[in-house]
Amino acid sequence: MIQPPSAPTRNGLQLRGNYTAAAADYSVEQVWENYSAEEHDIWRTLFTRQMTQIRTCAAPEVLAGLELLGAKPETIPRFSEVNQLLARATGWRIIGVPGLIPEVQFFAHLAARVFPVSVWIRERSELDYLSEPDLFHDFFGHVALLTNPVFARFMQAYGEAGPKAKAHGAVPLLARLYWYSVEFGLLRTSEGLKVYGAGILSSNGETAYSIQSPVPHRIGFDLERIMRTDYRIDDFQRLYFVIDSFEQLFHSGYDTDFAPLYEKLRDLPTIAPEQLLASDQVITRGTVRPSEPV
Ligand code: HBI
Ligand code: FE
Repeated sequence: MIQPPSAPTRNGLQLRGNYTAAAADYSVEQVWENYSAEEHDIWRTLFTRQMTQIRTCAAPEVLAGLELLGAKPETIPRFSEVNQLLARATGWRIIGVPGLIPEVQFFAHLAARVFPVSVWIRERSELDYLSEPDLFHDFFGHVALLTNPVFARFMQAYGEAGPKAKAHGAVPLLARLYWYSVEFGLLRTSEGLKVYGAGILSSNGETAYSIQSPVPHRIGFDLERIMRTDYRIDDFQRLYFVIDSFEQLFHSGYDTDFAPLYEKLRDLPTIAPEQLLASDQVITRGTVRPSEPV
């Protein structure tokens, strides 16, 4: 039995996927014929609901990606079909995984332009919240943007940065970059703020909240600030980082040698997500306040 990965799990929850059939790189086959009518219907419910929201809230590159990959409400995507279209767009492909996988394998897949997608889909009772990334989160949230060459190149650079982060004991710092961009990033456009983070795109409640609510802070993308800032995994974010382009995101992750940054940040205190700094490029100051020191 392959041990469930050391990847982050929520409160020590046992990961739900079946890791016994996984290969050494944690890949598993997507047996599309095994999905039940109920599972296709859960996909349809999630897809239809989120498409309505993201038509106005998502970055245009996300919508273009879903279109290019032929994503549709009727059935769960076949990874083999998606891969033919994705490979043509950016040379990326997706593989099935049982769920969260260890950082080392995760980084290695991204560096090889492979994105791991959970092969299971959530229960109907989890439409609004679940603790692990399921097929809907991974596909609808992450895969669409891999059709954008600049964002795809950033994702590959992120994976390539993994081993050095591990060598510096700085994986948590690098994980913050992923969290505040790939999972919960916002893009400033001429039509206002738009969503590109997968954690928002796949979340019914957080999509509008992230760009319209007065509660959270929204500040300009700042790599060092991101790497110092903690985040919440169990509620809507209190803080969003905003990029002006995917090129900006790419250059933050590609032109920068992170080693000196890790050394510099190692001994600096972590910043709470509710906390604003005088040096922040504030786009919207939220109503959220630092939680009372415990
Ligand atoms: N595994 N399948 C999967 N998907 C993720 O998004 C993922 C992971 N393992 C680790 C991980 N993300 C994060 O720790 C990254 O920041 C590395
Ligand atoms: Fe994710």
